[in-house]
Formats: sequence, structure tokens, C-alpha cells
Amino acid sequence: ENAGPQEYTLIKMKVCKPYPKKLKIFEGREVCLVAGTLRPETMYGQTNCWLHPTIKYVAIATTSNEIFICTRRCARNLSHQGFTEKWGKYEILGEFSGSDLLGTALKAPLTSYDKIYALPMMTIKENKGSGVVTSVPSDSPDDFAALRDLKNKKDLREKYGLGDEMVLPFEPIPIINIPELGNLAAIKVCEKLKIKSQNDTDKLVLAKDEVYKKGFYEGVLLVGKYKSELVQNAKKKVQSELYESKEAVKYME
Ligand code: A2H
Repeated sequence: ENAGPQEYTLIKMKVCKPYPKKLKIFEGREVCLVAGTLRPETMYGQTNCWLHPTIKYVAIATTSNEIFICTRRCARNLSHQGFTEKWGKYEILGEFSGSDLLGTALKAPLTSYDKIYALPMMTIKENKGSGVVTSVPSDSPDDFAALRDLKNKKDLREKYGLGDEMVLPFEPIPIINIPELGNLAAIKVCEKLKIKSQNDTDKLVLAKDEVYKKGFYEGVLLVGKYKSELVQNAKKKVQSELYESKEAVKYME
């Protein structure tokens, strides 16, 4: 782990109404899966949300009168960052396995898809961020590999009770151009390195290294208010706007 605190942009992925069975207890309230990202400027390219099927998630109420769903570890950290009624305390209003929440329809900020779905990713870590990850397959090799696994494997979709309509229509969105890597950099590099699945760990490390470095230093946004600006200049501006519009909150760990 790195020294010093890390700032995550915690993206509110709002559960669409009518709520699925497991979330009916929260009817009448706003419920969000909250996803920790280091790349707020990529939110234009979200195609789905990732949950780990066997990780436990909890629901807590925030002072903004919303329900946040995240790992217990994240809930505790949030309670020490002023998100709950009493400092350092959080009441667990519900507890779920990732698999309970798969297939949940969500409304996420900035993406051009009106509605996206919670899907399974096996490489999510329990002890990082919120345990909820937003998926940007255009610019994240991990996200591209995991989405492609689900698209290629009908048995995997069936195992988690996912309809084809939750997976198959969602194509990576070109949102950033990187010189030499083009406007779908993660796909280009996954193909170059012949990455077969989300479990191709060693090759994915190489892919991520290349895509993230070049994306940050040389990437140019292709969409949104900061179209044509360098990623490194636009990042803070997109982040501030998400905080201001209350579509995201700042989360440290
Ligand atoms: B990033 P760091 Cl487009 N387990 O968001 C596994 N991965 C997690 C996670 C967890 N519990 N929590 C967050 N993440 C992912 C977007 C993105 C991200 C892009 C490109 C690079 C990138 C879309 N996914 O991260 O270990 C989230 O994915 C590059 C590192 O704390 C989060 O940002 O440094 C990032 O990893 C946080 O990783």
C-alpha cells in the first residue's frame, strides 16, 4: 500500500425504481451503490457497475438522507468522515452479498447509457475503496476483460441470473484519445498482449501500466464539457462538478 491518504471520487450509482426485491425495504428513499474511482474524468464511458459476488455489502443512511451501499469497511470509514448522523457510528440497515445485488439497474452520472447494470467481477478487493467499482471498458483493461468474459460466456451470465439485455448491448464508449493507442485504448492493448480473460493477471498488469500512464499524460477527452482538453487538466474540473452536483462525494482512505 502507498503511504499517505488516497482521495477517491465516490460515484453515486442510483438504483432505478421500482426497486428489486432485496431493496424493497428502502422504498421511498434514494439508494445508491457507491463506487470508488481515481478517474472521475472517465465517467462518460461507464457501461456497468462491478460487485464481487461473495463480498458482503451493507446499507447505511447518510446525513444527505440517502442510503449508501458499500463494504462494511467503507461504511466505517464514511462514519469517520462525517457522512453519518453520529461521528464514528453507522447503523446497518441491510446486509447483502454481491450476488444478491447483481442485475440491479442503475442510473450513473455522465455516461451516455440511460441505465446500466450491476455485474460480477472476480478481482474486486474487499479492502480497497468501497468494494463497488464502476466499469469503463474503453480505458480500463480490467473492466474490458471482465465485460468481455460476461459477453462471451452465456453460462457465466446464467450462473448469476443476468439477462442478456444487461450485458450484450453495452459496448465500450470512445471517450479519450491517446496518441498511438487510439480512442479505445484498453481494447487495443488487451488485443496487443493477447489477454484472454480477467484472470490473465500478469498481462493485465502490463496493459494497465501502459494505458494508465499514457492516458493520464497524453490522453485528450473526446466528449463532454472539456472535450479536446488533456485528461490531466480536465480531471479536477470534472471531479469538482460531480461534487457540486452531488452526483459524487469525496472519500479518503
Ligand atoms: B478506476 P487503487 Cl477508467 N478492487 O475507476 C479492485 N479495483 C478497484 C476497487 C476494488 N475494491 N476499488 C476501485 N477499484 C478500481 C475507473 C478507472 C480506474 C479507469 C482507469 C484506471 C482506474 C473505472 N474502473 O484505476 O489500487 C477503480 O478503477 C487505476 C488504478 O486504489 C479505481 O479507479 O489505486 C482504482 O481501481 C483504484 O485503484
